[in-house]
Amino acid sequence: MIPVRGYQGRKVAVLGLGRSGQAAERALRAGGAEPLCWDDSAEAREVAEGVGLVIHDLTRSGAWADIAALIVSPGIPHLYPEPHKVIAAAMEAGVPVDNDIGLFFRSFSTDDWDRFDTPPRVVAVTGSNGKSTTSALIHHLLIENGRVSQLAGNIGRGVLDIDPAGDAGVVVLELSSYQTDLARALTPDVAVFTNLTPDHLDRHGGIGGYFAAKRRLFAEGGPDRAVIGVDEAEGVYLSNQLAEGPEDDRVIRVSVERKLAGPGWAVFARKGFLSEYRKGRQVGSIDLRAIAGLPGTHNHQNACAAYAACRALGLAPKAIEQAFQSFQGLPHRSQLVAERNGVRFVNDSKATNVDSAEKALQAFAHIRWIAGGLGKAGGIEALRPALGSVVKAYLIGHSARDFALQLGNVPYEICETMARAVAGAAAEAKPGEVVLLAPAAASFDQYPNFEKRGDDFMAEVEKALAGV
Ligand code: UMA
Ligand code: ADP
Repeated sequence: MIPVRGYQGRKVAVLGLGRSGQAAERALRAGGAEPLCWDDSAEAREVAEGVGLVIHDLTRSGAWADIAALIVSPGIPHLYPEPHKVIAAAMEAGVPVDNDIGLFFRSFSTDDWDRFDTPPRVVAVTGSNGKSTTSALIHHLLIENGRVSQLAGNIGRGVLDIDPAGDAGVVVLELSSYQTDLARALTPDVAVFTNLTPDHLDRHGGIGGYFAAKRRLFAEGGPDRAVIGVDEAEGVYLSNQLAEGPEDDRVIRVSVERKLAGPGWAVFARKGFLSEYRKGRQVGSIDLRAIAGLPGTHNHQNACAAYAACRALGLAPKAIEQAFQSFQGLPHRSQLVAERNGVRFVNDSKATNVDSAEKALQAFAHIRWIAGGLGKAGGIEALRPALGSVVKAYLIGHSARDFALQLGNVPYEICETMARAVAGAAAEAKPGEVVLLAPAAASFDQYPNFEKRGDDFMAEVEKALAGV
C-alpha cells in the first residue's frame, strides 16, 4: 500500500466505497489521516462499518467542518450529467475535491529514493480502446525482461493498493477518463494515448470534454516521454502540442495506418510488421503476424504503443520481440481459448459495442460468429461492411432477432443461449475457421457482466470439445 502523505492528523472525506474508495481509505489511514466515509448504498455502508470504517453522513448540512479534502470514486459524476450532491456541497464549502490517482502521485516518492540508483517510474496509459491490453502488455514485457513492475488502475486494482516502488521499479497504470479528469496531480514519467473514439460522452459533456479529460495526463507537469497514437485528428493535435519541432523525441508517434517518416521518434505497423524509426533511421523491426496473443490490427496498435513505452524505459528491440511471444492476451479480449482440428475458439466477450466487435471481426477470416445480448442503439447496422468474413452467425440473447434482420445475406441461426450457439458452431466449423464470441452487445440480459459471459463461452467450448 502507498501511505497517503500531506493529511496527517486531518479529516479526509471518502465518497464511494468500492475498490478505489476502500483502497483510498486504507492508504489515508496508513498515512495518519482520519478518513470519514460515505456511500449512497446502505448495504455498502453496512459492510464498511462491519470492517471498522468510520461512516460520516456527507449528505447532511454542516458535514464539511474541519474536512481537508474529498476523495471521490471514478464512477461518481462530479460535473456531467450533473454533479453528485455531495461533491456539489464540498465545492460549495470550498473543500478541495480529488481522487485516488491524485493522492497516488502526491505520495509515490519516498525518502528511500535517495538510496536508489534508478528512481522508480510511472507509465500511465489512457485512450478509448486497448488501454487494458496495452497496460498489461507493457507490464508483461517488463516482467519477462527481469524488471520489477506493478500493474494497477482502471484494470481492476486501486492504485493506492500497490507496494511502494523499489530501486528501478516501474508502476504501470491504466487510467480512464473518469480518473484523469479529477486528479489534482498527474505526473507520469511515460504517458501513453492509444486512440480516441466517442465513449462516456454523458460524463464529459460531449467528445470535447472527453478528449480534454484524457489530455490532462499530458498537461499536468508533462511526462518525460509521450507515446501518442496519431491515427485520429486528436492524436495528431496532441503530438503537435507536445513537441517543440519534428526532431523532438520526447514524443513517440504511433500508427497502424501509415509509415511515419521524419527525423523524430516513431513506431508503426504495416501489413503485420512493426517498425521503429529514430532520427530518420530504422532501429527495430518485428514480425507481429505470428504472435498468437496479439491478433488483428487493433492489437498491433496496442503492440506498437507498448513497444514504444518499453523503448522509452530502456528495453532493447530484441528483448521486447522475445517477450511478445509469451503474451497470452487478457481474458475476454481476443483470447484464444482452444484449438482443435484446425478450428480456433476465440473469446472477445469484452467486445460489448459495435466498434470493438468490428475490430475483432477484422482480425480473422472465415468466422463462425456468436453475437447478441443486449444490443445498443442502432443494433449491428454499422457492422455490415465488416461481415464479409462471417461464414455464419449464431445469435443469442435479447437482440438475437433484431440482429438477424441486420445481417444482409449472412446465413444465421437464432440460438438464444450460449450453449446452443457454441454447440452449433463447433459442430459445423471446418478446419481453418474461427469460432468467435464478439457479441456487439452488453451482457446484462443473460449475465451479470461480460466476464461471466466469456466464462460461459469457455465452459461451453470445453463441453463441446469433450464430445469430439
Ligand atoms: N456510488 C455512490 N454514489 C453514486 C455512484 C456510486 O455512492 O452515485 C458508490 C457505489 O455504491 C459503490 C462505489 O461507489 O459502492 C463504486 O465506485 P466506482 O463505481 O467508482 O467503482 P470502484 O469499485 O471504485 O472501481 C473503480 C473503477 N470503476 C469505474 O470507473 C466505474 C474501476 O474501473 C477500476 O478498476 C477501480 O476503480 C480501481 O481503480 C471499472 C470500469 O468499469 C473496470 N471502468 C470504466 C471503463 O473501463 O469503461 C471507466
Ligand atoms: P479498454 O481497456 O480500453 O476497454 P481493452 O484492451 O480491454 O480496452 O479491449 C477492449 C475491447 O476493445 C477488446 O475486446 C477489443 O475488441 C477492442 N480493442 C482492443 N484494443 C483495441 C484498439 N487498439 N483499438 C480498437 N479496439 C480495440
